[in-house]
Amino acid sequence: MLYKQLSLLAVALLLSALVRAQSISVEGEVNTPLKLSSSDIAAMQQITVTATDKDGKAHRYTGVPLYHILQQAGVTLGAQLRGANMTKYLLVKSADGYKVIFALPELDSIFTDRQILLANQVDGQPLPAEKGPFRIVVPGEKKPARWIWGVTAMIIRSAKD
Ligand SMILES: Nc1nc2c(c(=O)[nH]1)N[C@H]1C(S)=C(S)[C@@H](COP(=O)(O)O)O[C@H]1N2
Ligand SMILES: [Mo]
Repeated sequence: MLYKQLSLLAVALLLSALVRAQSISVEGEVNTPLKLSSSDIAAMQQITVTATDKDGKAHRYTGVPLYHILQQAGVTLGAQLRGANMTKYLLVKSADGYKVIFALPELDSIFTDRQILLANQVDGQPLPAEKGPFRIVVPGEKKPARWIWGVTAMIIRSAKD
């Protein structure tokens, strides 16, 4: 029946729109929670770093420094990163359930020159579909276990002893 075919088509279109509209949430102990779409991220300042992948090959990765994203969310960085704020960390989650953490000083330009990226390009091309659309890249890290792909959320928490 035509009606049934049309409604199936409508459902298929809706599902494909939802898949494309995936965004990254920035939440937890932040001043301004964010929901970043791909176009929000594309509008931020991009940088390119050289980093060595699991096969030992150097590649050029392009994306946004995590520092800039956390600044936009009003995370306690810079002069505010002292005292009790020193126990805060960033938890990054993926669609496949994988999770990694970074201590805030690892992400703060006052503490380090290393720029950890939310990358969406490698060697000038979009990341391969199974490793994208956004992947954390940690230059200088000898084992890429924190290079989490399929990033869905970035959450600021405090370690409780
Ligand atoms: N989402 C997600 N990211 C992930 C992983 C994972 O299981 N899920 N594995 C990590 C580990 S342990 C390694 S060593 C690298 C491997 O990256 P590669 O497959 O591009 O070599 O990805 C990291 N990123
Ligand atoms: Mo790994």
